[in-house]
Amino acid sequence: MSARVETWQLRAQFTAGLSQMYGAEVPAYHTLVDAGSEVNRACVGAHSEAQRLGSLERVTAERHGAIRVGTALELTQVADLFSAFGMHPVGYYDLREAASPVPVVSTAFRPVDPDELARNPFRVFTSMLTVADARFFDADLRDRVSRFLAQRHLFDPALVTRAQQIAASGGCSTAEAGEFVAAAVSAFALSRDPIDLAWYDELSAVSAVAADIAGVTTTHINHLTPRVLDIDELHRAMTARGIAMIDDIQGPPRTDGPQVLLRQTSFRALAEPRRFRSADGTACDGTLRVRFGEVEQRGVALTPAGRQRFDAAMASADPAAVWGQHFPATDAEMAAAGLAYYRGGDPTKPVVYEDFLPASAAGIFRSNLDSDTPAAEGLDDSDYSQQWMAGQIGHHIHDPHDLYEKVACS
Ligand code: OOG
Ligand code: NI
Repeated sequence: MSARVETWQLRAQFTAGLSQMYGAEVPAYHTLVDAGSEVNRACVGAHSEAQRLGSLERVTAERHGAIRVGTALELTQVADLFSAFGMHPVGYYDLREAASPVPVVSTAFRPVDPDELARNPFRVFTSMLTVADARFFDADLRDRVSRFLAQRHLFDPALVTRAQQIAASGGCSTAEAGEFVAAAVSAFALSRDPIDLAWYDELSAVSAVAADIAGVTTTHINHLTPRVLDIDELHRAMTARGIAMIDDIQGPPRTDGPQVLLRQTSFRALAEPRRFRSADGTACDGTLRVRFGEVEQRGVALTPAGRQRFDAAMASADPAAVWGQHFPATDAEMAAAGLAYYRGGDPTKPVVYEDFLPASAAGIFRSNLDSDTPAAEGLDDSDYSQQWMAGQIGHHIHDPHDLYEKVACS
């Protein structure tokens, strides 16, 4: 009998495979990973407590990806595929409700057990186009988008079936692992198939994200994000290397006290070569700028009470200036006030935030688009919700707070 590869090892191989592919596709990714590793080493060297939110080893290997699909069926296939890697849907994000709305609803696939997160914490923010939302798609366009999406196949059915079997048995043989992981990785490669220019342009007028999702016959990894221990330092390091970052760091401000939740920033990817087909059938070379580079810093997970304070602070025109009115300056006070999760209530053991922030996600989507069109006024009679999504994909969608509560009590 050949040796077995466990779920977490498959997940580590999947992360490494995607990283290799994405690095070949987007060279600036290597610059980002190198700069991030340098920042992390320097941070650990300079601060004795730097690793309290994650070991240098975990943080340096840590990535999140982002993908976008068109239909509930495609999302179901993603859920089945990722289950082989021990990645389960956690949380529900409705980005149509963001200050700058994006026509998608999303979840994040990730390990849910602390042990699994420690072995390999790979997560993928996964968004699905809200074709039924009349504020973005009129009836005629909705029908044509739905027909287009119904005709494409993002995933080989055999790959999805195999993933279900591997998920059920908790791993596979070494002999099989390489082929399975390679097939899963290549499902997210940027396609060289010609893009129908008129169709892509029509969707771009609705939303650049709609065009990226439904203007093409394949999906692709949109970005692959390394984690750093000091994102302000990383922002400076990237700028020094000549890469123009977006101005802002999304999420909470830098604070002297405990860093909370998630901070992110990004840079626009270069235009990438793509093939186009015009209405008269001729093919030509062109470029698209839809992918980007992103980096994150993670802090302590907030309880619902802490999250309320966070929302209040972030509603201010200058969150940094009012931060101290909402949050105490030490982990001990955060723990005593029940604002953040700590293992066994011990303030030296913060529970790291493993999820995403809807406002930051919408900001990240937006900040990297050439242009986008606001949603039309009017009624949304679509019924997207967490329950709807869970029912469609046939997988329980975990509540992040339940998961943090469990870790804090363990
Ligand atoms: C997803 C944007 C959200 C994040 O880190 O908040 C995201 C996308 O661009 O598809 O990845
Ligand atoms: Ni991201």
